[in-house]
Amino acid sequence: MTKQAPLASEPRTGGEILVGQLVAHGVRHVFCVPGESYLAVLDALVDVNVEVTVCRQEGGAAMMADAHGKLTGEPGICMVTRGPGASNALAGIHIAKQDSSPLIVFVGQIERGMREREAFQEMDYRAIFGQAAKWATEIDDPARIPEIISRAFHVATSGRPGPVVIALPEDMLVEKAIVADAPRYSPIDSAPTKAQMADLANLLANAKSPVAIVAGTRWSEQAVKEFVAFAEKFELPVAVSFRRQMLFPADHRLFIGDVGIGINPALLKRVADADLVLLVGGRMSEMPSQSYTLFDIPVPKQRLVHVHPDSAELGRVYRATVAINASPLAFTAELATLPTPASKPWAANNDAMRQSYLAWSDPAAIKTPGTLQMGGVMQYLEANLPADAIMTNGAGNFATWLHRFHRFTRYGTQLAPTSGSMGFGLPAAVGAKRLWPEKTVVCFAGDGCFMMHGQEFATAVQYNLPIIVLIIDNGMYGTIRMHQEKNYPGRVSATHLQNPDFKAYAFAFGGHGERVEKTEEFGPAFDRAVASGKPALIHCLIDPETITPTTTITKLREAALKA
Ligand SMILES: Cc1ncc(C[n+]2csc(CCOP(=O)(O)OP(=O)(O)O)c2C)c(N)n1
Ligand SMILES: [Mg+2]
Repeated sequence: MTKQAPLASEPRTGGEILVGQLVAHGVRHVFCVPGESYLAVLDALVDVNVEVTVCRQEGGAAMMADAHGKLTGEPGICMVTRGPGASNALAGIHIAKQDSSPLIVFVGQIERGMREREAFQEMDYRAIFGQAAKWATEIDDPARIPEIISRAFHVATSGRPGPVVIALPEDMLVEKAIVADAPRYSPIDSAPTKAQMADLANLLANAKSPVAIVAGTRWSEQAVKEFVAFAEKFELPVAVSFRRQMLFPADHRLFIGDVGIGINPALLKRVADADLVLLVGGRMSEMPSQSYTLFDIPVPKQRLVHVHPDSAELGRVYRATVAINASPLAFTAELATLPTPASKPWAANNDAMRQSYLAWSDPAAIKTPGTLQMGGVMQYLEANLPADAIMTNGAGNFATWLHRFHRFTRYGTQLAPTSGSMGFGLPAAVGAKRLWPEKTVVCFAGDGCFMMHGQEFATAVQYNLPIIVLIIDNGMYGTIRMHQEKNYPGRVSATHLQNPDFKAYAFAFGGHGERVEKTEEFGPAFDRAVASGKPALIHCLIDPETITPTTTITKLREAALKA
């Protein structure tokens, strides 16, 4: 039963004030698992035009909200209950922190008067999330809700975006106050100076083999467009950082691949041999930097222009020749002001690197053991998916198929945790489909990865979200088995998995299921999954020997035993 949401000029409960702020800041979606600790907020949500998605586990809810933040640049909103709910949500909070995505997590809290007694499910949120989140706080006075929520939106989206955790004492949420709503937030930005842009132009004018690496968040479709135009003007080869493929179109002649796990050796050499690196938006952390070996620390031998929205990241690990404190949005907006270069001596070598990328990312060239060839699956998807299909994944060797062989060509088509968090793919797909029901959303999951948040398939069914999930089943935690075979050959420990029949699982939940054991079965199964109009699981059984696109368990073991 809905009633009119109360006006800001009337006495409102803490719950009503809070929901009033969400509306004021433009929130349209909330992802939650309910708890008796924040009933007043749940009640206030009844009267406003906000879509509430009730989830099956708080980690999944936080990941759905994180996906929302990644796709829109606006904070995803998650609500969870105290203690156990907050603990589960940490999985998603960690992703938002490492991935620099805007997220606000509201947590129910015990009554103010019971604090410090270790009351039922009591937690000190400032202490526990103080390091995990960008900011963790608690609201004691309903009259201060507009101030604190306004700050939360700014903290989550400004500088390097990240997660904010806000605890809400239960009795505070039912106390009344008269307080005005805050106006809608607007992220804080800083732009490059004229002198910095002149330095960049000068470095480019004197470079012999420059390369650009695009990374991080605070991009947009427009920012990518502006960066493409800049790359064209300078004939600058562009790579993307680990799991940031959507930041430059893979079908562009200047795109040369991703600097991540399992990097194309030719690309690694190209970046290592560059005399100028333009790093936009990223931190060049452990994965893209090849465990901090790609650039010397603290002073890289390449000249480095580092653009980052958080000044604390500039000079944190790498001393840049020119450090520019700006978001990719603000930086790309200035790129058109750079003068046309007199010469581009590197341009003649660009095609060789592009050809290397094309060969590296050609699934037709890959042959693996067994009757189901993932190369064939990728060929089918590349030929049949719409360009704006959103691709999601968690963590595991299976993700290589997506990241190496899928040609991401549009901004807003990738949800991939740089934090390497298993289980992210399914909730991310649910979050994306809830936001944009008209888009095709495909999740890549391993047999291990899927089961981490597999219960959210019920959420997809509940909200009628026809996502398509590929479960790439090798009967093991394959990534860890790969490391075992390399380091402790033949000594398999805690990596074998006995899996359910995922087709039956899909039908039991009210979705559509398929089982694929041969390459030629995949296309028709995928088409039936789409035609079903239901959330679908495609159980792809691959040969357990197929541990990566290019090697087998046996080969890894033999090589390790010889070493
Ligand atoms: C939440 C979480 N737990 C554990 C790990 C460590 N880990 C990384 S990959 C992996 C195995 C993934 O297995 P699966 O999803 O089946 O993919 P596969 O490697 O077999 O393709 C594990 C356990 C992790 N990254 N995240
Ligand atoms: Mg597996």
